[in-house]
Amino acid sequence: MKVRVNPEVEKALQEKKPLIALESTIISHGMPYPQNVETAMKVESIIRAHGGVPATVGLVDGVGVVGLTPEEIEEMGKRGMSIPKVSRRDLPMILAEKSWGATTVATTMILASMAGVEFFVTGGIGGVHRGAETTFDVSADLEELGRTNVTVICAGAKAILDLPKTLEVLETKGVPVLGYQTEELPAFYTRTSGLKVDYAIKNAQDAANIVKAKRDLGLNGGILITNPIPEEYSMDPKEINKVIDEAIVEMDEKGIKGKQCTPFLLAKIAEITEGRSLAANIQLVFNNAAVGTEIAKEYSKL
Ligand code: PSU
Ligand code: MN
Repeated sequence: MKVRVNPEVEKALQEKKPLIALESTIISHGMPYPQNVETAMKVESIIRAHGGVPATVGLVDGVGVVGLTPEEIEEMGKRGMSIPKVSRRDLPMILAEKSWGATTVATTMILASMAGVEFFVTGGIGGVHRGAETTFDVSADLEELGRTNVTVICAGAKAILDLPKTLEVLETKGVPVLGYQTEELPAFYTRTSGLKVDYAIKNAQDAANIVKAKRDLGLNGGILITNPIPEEYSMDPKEINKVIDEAIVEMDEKGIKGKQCTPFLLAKIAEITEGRSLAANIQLVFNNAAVGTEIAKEYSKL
């Protein structure tokens, strides 16, 4: 195998147990230390409590790893932004240099599919950035969803992105966008966006049936399952949108571009909201881990 798989993951693959991939950029670039490591470890324990096997994905000394050890997760979190954020285009250089790397949604999908892991839980995906009509800044996550056979469970995409354009690109790439018990695309910190998903699913079984149908047809590409943040942790849309606008103005003033955008905005939003956005972010990932594992469990019965 081209990737390193830990013994627990190997056993789960053989026994066809529900496996859930997790990304490492959310640890190194998405949250501050030590909350990032605490969250990563808690997410793994939630997956186990629901009867699944977690596999946090990352690059260690130039090797793609599906199932980082707790020590490796700690290292990802501690080194934080000094670890390179690795998307599809960065992979060859990281492998050649034999360095560490944090995997984005795109790269986590690539390594998970190499290991044979179908499901991947995260917070939010990358998408079409606001102003993309001039900057062309469209996350490689969308391209990957169009071609790699992994189902991604997330809380939608943040309003730091242009959500209508993000849905358009997903449609072009042939990615089904499902809403877990909702008709509306959730916007990460909030349950609503004013936009519709392609299909509302009632339960985990519905989701598993759709994944199975796509795989049985041999239709390549991902499936996006969007799961709204629980009501009690959701933020006021007016407030959060104002904060996001403020953070984007500062990003533009500072001339921050490309792969630095998302980490900068996440940190800025957490700063302005005095940690409330971070608390919401952590809770929605926990919720996605529970729902994602239930879906993987249903799928493993099919
Ligand atoms: N959204 C979040 N937290 C994150 C990211 C997105 O709420 O940590 C990360 C993910 O790893 C995602 C990446 O794949 O940012 C997208 O970055 P870019 O737009 O540069 O492709
Ligand atoms: Mn980009």
